Formats: sequence, C-alpha cells, structure tokens
Amino acid sequence: MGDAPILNPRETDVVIPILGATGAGKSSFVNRLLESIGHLERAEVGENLTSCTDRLGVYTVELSGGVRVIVLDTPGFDDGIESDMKILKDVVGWLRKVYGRNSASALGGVIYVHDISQDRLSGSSSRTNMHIQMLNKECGLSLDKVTFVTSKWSQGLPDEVLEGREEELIRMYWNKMVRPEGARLRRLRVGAEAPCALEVVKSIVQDVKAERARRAERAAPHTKVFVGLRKKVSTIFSDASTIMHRPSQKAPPATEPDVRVIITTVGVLGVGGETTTVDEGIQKKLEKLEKRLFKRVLELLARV
Ligand SMILES: Nc1nc2c(ncn2[C@@H]2O[C@H](COP(=O)(O)OP(=O)(O)OP(=O)(O)O)[C@@H](O)[C@H]2O)c(=O)[nH]1
Ligand SMILES: [Mg+2]
Repeated sequence: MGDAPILNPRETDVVIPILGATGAGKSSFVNRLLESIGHLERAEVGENLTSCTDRLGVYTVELSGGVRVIVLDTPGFDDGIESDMKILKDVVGWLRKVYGRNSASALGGVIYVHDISQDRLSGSSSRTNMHIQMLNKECGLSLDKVTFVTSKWSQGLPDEVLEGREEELIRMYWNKMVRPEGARLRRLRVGAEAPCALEVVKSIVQDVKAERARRAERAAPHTKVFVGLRKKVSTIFSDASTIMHRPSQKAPPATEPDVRVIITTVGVLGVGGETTTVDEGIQKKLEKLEKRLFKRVLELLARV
C-alpha cells in the first residue's frame, strides 16, 4: 500500500479500483477521467515494458449529486500470482484502513482494463476469475460490479480484427462473467460517439446508487419497528424511574439486574438519539430485552 493517501470516509463514497495487466492503459484511463472533469492532476503514464505505476494511486472526483468517486490506480499484473495477490491485498488493505467494516459497501465496482491491440494474451488474463474471486471473498465484490474495459482500439488495426479478439477473449476467459446480469463490457474508443472514461464511471455510480436505495428500502420496515420499540421502552423507562424514585414508595430500590436491563436496553436503543436501521438479529434481541424490562417493571409496580 506504501504511502497511499488515507481519506476521511463518507457514507456516499464510491470506490473504484482500476485493475489490469502492465501497460493495459489503467493510468491513461484515470487521466482521461480527470481530464474530462477539468482536474489538473495526472497519473504517471509509462512507455516502458515494465510496470510504470508502482504503488496505489488515489484520485478523488466529485460528481454531481454529492457523490465522491475514489479511483484507485494500481500497478499492473503480470509478474505472476504472488504479485497479483500483493496488488489486490493492497487494494483491500486500503479499503479496510479507510472504511473499516463498511469496505464492501464502499467498493462500488472494479474496472478491469484490457489492451485489445495485443495479439497474445498475457498470463494475468487467465487469472481474471481468480482476482475477482479474491475480491469477492475479501470485500463481497459481485460480478455485476465488474466492468471490463478494452483499450487501444485506435492502433491502426481494422475493427474486425479487434472485434474478433474481443470475442476470443470473452470465449476463453470472460465467458462466465460477461452476461446481462453479470460483468459489463465497454470499449474505450477514441472519438465523439465512443463512451469515455467518465461515462463508464458514471454508469457504475448509477448502479451503486440504485443498489444503495434498494438496500435502504429493505431496511425501512426494521427502522419502523425500531422507532416504535424505542418509544415504548422509553415510556417504560420513564415510568419505572418515576416509581423507583418516589420517596414514599414501599418498593425496594431497583436491583442491579433491573438497572442493567434498563441501561442495556436504553443504551442499545439510544433513547433520544438518531434513528438507525437494525438487522433482524438485533431486532429480536431488542424485543427480548423489552419483554424482560417490561416484566421487571410490572414486578416493581406490584410491590408498590
Ligand atoms: N493508442 C492508445 N494508447 C494507449 C491507450 N491507453 C494507454 N495507451 C498507451 O499505453 C501505454 C501504457 O499506458 P499506461 O496508462 O501507463 O498503462 P498502465 O496500465 O497504467 O501501465 P502500468 O502502470 O505500467 O501497469 C502508454 O504509452 C499510453 O500512452 C489507448 O486507449 N489507446
Ligand atoms: Mg499505470
């Protein structure tokens, strides 16, 4: 990971690592993106056979709608499995360092750049599946979050030849991945009608937004139950507290388990605090706590 800059995370961030073999055009893709939105910063582009990018590059792009896209320019694959894994581990390490347990949701997608002008496939092409599996295991990357981008269409070769290569590539390595519901394939051509780097990134961001909205909708019923439960427990808590602190009451003072149940319940619910969503497990736990608390309050009231 080296000295890759660490950012302050935002909930709406969309992180997109750019992966691919050495010289495929990853840094050039980043530069096209930066250029299209008027950023002056540039990633270093190489002319040599060895990898030019030797560490993770972090580039931030603010899109309309308050979304910050963080593009990670990575060193090229091709020195073998071990070096591929080191690159991927650096990406995962950076994500974890910045987003902690929210890394999977921050990872918006992966762009896999492939040089279509090459007449021989590099070793790393055959390991694409393995790369994606690793990211799936570590960060929950699903196939529908992968975009294969073919670069260097403008190398003087007829389109039929390059299209033939593209078909071969899909048949040999990407056949199980490039599907309507799976990974996307985009050609990075030069020309007005061609999709540019910004369009590729925007379409990933659109998918991420839609997925996040769906997730929020699924969590909504939990939120509703949670708010109701919180109100109920809050009332129980204030009633119990009034009774327990009445000077004339005959009831014994609250016992330690009573206090513990109240503190845990109120603490978990964050009475007066922000509404958050809960998953089913927490919800069940809260319902249990509520029942216990209610029982204890009734027992106390019976003694008054
Ligand atoms: N014609 C053409 N050349 C490209 C394109 N993309 C990149 N190049 C050239 O390919 C060479 C390598 O580009 P880079 O962007 O440095 O490739 P990279 O994948 O970042 O390479 P590493 O960092 O070394 O892994 C440079 O000479 C670029 O100018 C493209 O779409 N078309
Ligand atoms: Mg590079």
